[in-house]
Amino acid sequence: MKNPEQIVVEILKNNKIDLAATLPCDRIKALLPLLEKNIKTISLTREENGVGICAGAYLGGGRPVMVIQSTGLGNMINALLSLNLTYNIPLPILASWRGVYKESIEAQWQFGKRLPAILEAAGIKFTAIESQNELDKINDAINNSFSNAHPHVVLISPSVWECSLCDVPEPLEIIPRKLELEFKSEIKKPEMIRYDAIKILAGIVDGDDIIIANLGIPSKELYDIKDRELNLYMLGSMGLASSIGLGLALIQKRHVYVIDGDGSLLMNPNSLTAIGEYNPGNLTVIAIDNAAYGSTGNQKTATCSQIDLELLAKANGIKDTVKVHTTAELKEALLRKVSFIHALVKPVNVKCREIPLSANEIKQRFMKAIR
Ligand SMILES: Cc1ncc(C[n+]2csc(CCOP(=O)(O)OP(=O)(O)O)c2C)c(N)n1
Repeated sequence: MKNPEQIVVEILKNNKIDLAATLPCDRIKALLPLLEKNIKTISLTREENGVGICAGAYLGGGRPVMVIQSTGLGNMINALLSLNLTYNIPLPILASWRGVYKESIEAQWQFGKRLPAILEAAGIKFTAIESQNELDKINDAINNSFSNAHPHVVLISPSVWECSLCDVPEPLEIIPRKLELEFKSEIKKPEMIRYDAIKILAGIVDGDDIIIANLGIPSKELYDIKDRELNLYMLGSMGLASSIGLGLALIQKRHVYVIDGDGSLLMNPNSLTAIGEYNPGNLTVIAIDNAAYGSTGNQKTATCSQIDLELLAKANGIKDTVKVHTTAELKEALLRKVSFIHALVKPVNVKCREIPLSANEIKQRFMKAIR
């Protein structure tokens, strides 16, 4: 008889799943290495980040899945609603359901027992699996997710894995390594505004390039400067612009430019961790740093006094970085396709009209253009 882990991996392969974004749970410790052997896997540092990466992979033509602990759904809920449910983006999620079946960790109880009601209230489809012979429900959940373009959570009880004879891998060995980082940074008085920076980007992209624009004013400014089908305007899911860009870059050959913001990057620095780790050569993050949450009234962020975003990128393993203060420096860095461009700008918003496209229209034309 097959181990349940093998059955799950076969189901995913039969459903042509080509990317798995994972974060561990003790109950799936035998599933994860088997998955990694069979399907391209991204190890996450926070589940919400996986929602962005998987959305990007789907928009680029992939069929991603997430494999996580059920508690991670608590970290994902805003992204699932403001990204997946808003743009109609599928995402099958296999969640190891903690807190209910033979659960000894008290911290799992409160979320675990309420989880079905939370998903129900959030309008997120789910299926519960209580035993190994119900595993083929995963097929239906994946079909349901991709055919109806929405997330579908499969809550898998720990009882499913109880009789498994799958090997659990030995811990990895730590590889000794050295890091020598010489970093000098000078933040000068900014000369550009965000609009100038976006104008430079819009001027250098060629027809095949992708631009992901952060939510709020950056999206409106890009729409105002140069609307194109391969512009993806974000309307919510703050913090996930660079994650969506990474998912796209991993699945597509085109160059992907992300217009991100200091507030958004500090909300989800995990996006930089994943970029540093998976390091696709076709991704450029332009961190437009106005030292403020510009879109909500220019309240100051931690880059105002404390954090250097270029150093943060380097700390996350992104080697190819640069700081720019002028449009000429920005243009040069963009033409060199530098991975992380820290662009210092004044906190000024240009008044632009609302984008007259629905989320679904933005997605449909983007996906049509990418084919
Ligand atoms: C989870 C969440 N918290 C807060 C907001 C409100 N909000 C929308 S845009 C934004 C500011 C983004 O700032 P930044 O990334 O620095 O970009 P900027 O607008 O300055 O270009 C905030 C706080 C939100 N949409 N989602």
